Amino acid sequence: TAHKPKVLVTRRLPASVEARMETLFDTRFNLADNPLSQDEVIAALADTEVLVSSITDRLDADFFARVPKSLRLVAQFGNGVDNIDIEAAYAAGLTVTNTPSVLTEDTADMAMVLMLALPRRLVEGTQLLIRDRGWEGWSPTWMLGRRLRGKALGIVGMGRIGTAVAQRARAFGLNIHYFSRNRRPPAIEERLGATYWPDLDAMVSEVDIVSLHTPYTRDTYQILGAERLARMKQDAMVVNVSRPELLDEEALVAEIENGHLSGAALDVFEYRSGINPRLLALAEANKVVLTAHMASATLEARVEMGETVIVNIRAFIDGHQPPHRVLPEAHGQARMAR
Ligand code: 8YV
Repeated sequence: TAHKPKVLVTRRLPASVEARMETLFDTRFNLADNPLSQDEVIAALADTEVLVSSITDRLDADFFARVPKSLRLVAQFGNGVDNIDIEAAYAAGLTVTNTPSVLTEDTADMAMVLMLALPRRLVEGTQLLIRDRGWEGWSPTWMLGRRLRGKALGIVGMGRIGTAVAQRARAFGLNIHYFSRNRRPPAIEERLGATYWPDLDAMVSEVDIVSLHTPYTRDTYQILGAERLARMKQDAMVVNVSRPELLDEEALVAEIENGHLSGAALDVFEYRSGINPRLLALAEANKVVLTAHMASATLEARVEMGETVIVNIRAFIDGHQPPHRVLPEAHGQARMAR
């Protein structure tokens, strides 16, 4: 295309993606790579047509009421769009796209890493060697963990990522259970060996591990709330590679502290006003494993996410339907809790 659209990118992207964007578009990057305030984004937009946003940008109704008329597309670098008020974006005449699929497998891998890390004492094993700078040696009762095989895994949200987790977990010998907005066809349930639960309360009280794989929308806020956490089996554990808002973190901490749950492995947790010190204390006591929102953080996924952003922008500018349009009806308006 002859027309080079003006594009603003709020965070730094892998070098190959930035280079390609610069050849295709009239691109500006936030070179400092710090999270921008709404005012800073609005000021930087000027006569920009495309905003490449990330999870650290809060694009709510107030934002869309203030954007310049030139803005036509918000191309989110990411799968989750809970930072964007989708309804307000479309009401302002904009289109929103995201980058699904390319991060599915890496995110599912991380769910397995976390699921194994706690019962097999991965972090603890490394830490004690670092601390002692030596090792007395093996004994038959040394560092006993718990077996994952044979346990029941309850997947909340059997979409792309949930399905990829089910495939992996089945290979690890877990029994797969799931709760989802949409029940999967019998052939897929059979292939995954997955049992569908129409009632989430019932499922959480029967499984050994609850793993969250649903987007954060107005319907899923604290879907694993205090009551459901209280219903979980003695010594069960929680895995979250989705969004912190899907669970009641205070209640989760309390249930681990009081010895009801064995622990939690979390890639996402509240950190905006500081990480909960009780959660960090549980991590220190090896009842919690924390990673820093890294589930999709492979170079390969980030490059493919960038390529997907580019594909969405080019289709849109050429007057075609972008392949990864996010529609308000399909998604359910994101709850703007931040
Ligand atoms: C990213 C994610 O870290 O895609 C998502 O929903 O949480 C991660 O892949 C982040 O969103 C990038 O904006």
